[in-house]
Amino acid sequence: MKAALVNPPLIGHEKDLFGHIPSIPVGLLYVAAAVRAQGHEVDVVDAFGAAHESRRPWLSGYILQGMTPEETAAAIPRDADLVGISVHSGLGFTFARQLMARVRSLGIPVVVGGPFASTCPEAFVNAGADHVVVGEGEEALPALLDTMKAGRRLPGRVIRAAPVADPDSLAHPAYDLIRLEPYYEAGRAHGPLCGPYLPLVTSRGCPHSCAFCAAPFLGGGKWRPRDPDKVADEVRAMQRRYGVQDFHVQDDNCTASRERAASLFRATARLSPCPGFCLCSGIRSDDVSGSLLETMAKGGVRHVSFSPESGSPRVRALMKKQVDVPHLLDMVRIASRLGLGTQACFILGFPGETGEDRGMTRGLIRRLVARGLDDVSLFIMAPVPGSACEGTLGPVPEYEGLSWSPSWRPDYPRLQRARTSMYLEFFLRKLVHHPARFLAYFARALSGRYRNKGEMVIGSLVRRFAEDSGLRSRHRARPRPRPVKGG
Ligand code: B12
Ligand code: SF4
Repeated sequence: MKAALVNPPLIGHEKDLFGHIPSIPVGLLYVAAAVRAQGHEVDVVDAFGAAHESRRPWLSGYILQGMTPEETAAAIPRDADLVGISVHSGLGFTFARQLMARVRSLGIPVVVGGPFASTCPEAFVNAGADHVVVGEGEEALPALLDTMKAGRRLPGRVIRAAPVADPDSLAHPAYDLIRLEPYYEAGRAHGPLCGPYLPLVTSRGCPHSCAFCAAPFLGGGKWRPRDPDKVADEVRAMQRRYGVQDFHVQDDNCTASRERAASLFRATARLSPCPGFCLCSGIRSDDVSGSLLETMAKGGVRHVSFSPESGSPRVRALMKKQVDVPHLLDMVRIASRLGLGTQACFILGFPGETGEDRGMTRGLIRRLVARGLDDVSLFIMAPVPGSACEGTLGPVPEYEGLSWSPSWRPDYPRLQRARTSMYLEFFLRKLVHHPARFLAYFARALSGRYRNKGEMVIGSLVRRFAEDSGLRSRHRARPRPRPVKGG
């Protein structure tokens, strides 16, 4: 059987500075590798990579970067027996609906999967999907293809996949099925962009249950760590095959166990050359210690993102997020002293948050900057399906509105003003406390060798302005991966 798997284009709110981040579709490529390992044929249609230089208005107030549904449908091999579409967030809903209609008119059945589709499968069934896989697709999709091949009775429309028991048993993501260059040329990524990189997933799931997050639902509430030596083997294989030395760790919770994190980064410290790791999906400061941070730095970690989410203990309790603030301040100070890039993420507008609570968040950011924090990210709460917050802010006008810039919220203008003033104060305080670092931050933003998302946003804005005003060509070459000899 032949499956064509679609990675959608990048869709973001036109006003969202952090939303337009292309990402190598590691989840879809895990599924592609599993389909191939089961003996089926697989093609990946990368609707971002195939047209990443094309940015067009999408719906009202969004931008689509890559191929439209019509162009994507035209790129699907006509001999495919099944088309699979990955939907990461609500931003991809209308794209998927329109693509499904076109694919079905070709007589090819469609299966949808991915984090967003998993949290509201009925919406995709109603939109025309033949099947929706809820959860991890590495076992479910090959099984569906086997069933089709054998002509057996197909499962129901919603296929609930049990979490993969042993993530080490999976084939490595099939990066060979897409062109990686568009992701490097885009100049934006989930983590610091110092050259060619690959995503890395060292564990699945998360044992916590923060109210705004769908990860506990998606991972089945169970944390499944990989064997540190197997992760190191994967990194070595990727270094050799793709010549990549930077890895963006995309786990929900990479440091859920201090012991496992220590063995993981002791294993990577033995690799030569020692790769760089960026823990860009956020870790809990309570999960790390000074000595673990040292081990991590020796094992190649260059950047850590902490997620205190709010400066107000009352709001953190509502969020079900425990944070020992003195410990967080200490971890930022130590990470900074070890030369690690640091970021802290906060959520504004959690249901029940008051102006006074936001003042406490502002206060915590000040204290973090004084300890050497490099970067801050401020998101506005969206009640995503699959999280405990789903439905708490009343009806959402469209699934696309479920990003961290939910402009449909009646209090959005107020929250947006608070967000802008917090960013400005962050920069001002950085200038006062760390003038040399402040200048380096802007120098890196302009040079395109970003060490954090703030630099990336500033750099992208300057680049876009230069391109729009004709001061810079849109097609300038960026660093490309070079295979290392002997791989
Ligand atoms: C890393 C990450 C990002 C990165 C990289 C995204 C990427 N494309 O890889 C960045 C920073 C860019 C990002 C952005 C956003 N993200 Co995000 N992200 C994550 C995170 C932490 C991990 C995703 C990951 O790599 N997992 C590891 C891989 C192996 O798993 P996977 O991708 O889920 O794939 C598996 C299954 O989904 C399935 N599968 C996937 N595709 C397919 C296709 C088929 C056909 C099948 C059968 C199965 C299948 O099988 C895969 C292998 O097991 C998740 C949390 C989570 N647990 O999902 C949030 C998460 C998915 N993100 C979320 C959100 C809201 C966003 C944003 C909207 C936030 C924003 N900025 O406004 C944007 C949207 C970007 C966009 N334009 O779509 C939410 C979605 C919740 C929801 N119900 O909608 C999550 C769940 C976090 C949360 N808060 O709850 N994100
Ligand atoms: S926010 Fe982080 S710690 Fe909390 S449930 Fe989600 S992945 Fe786990």
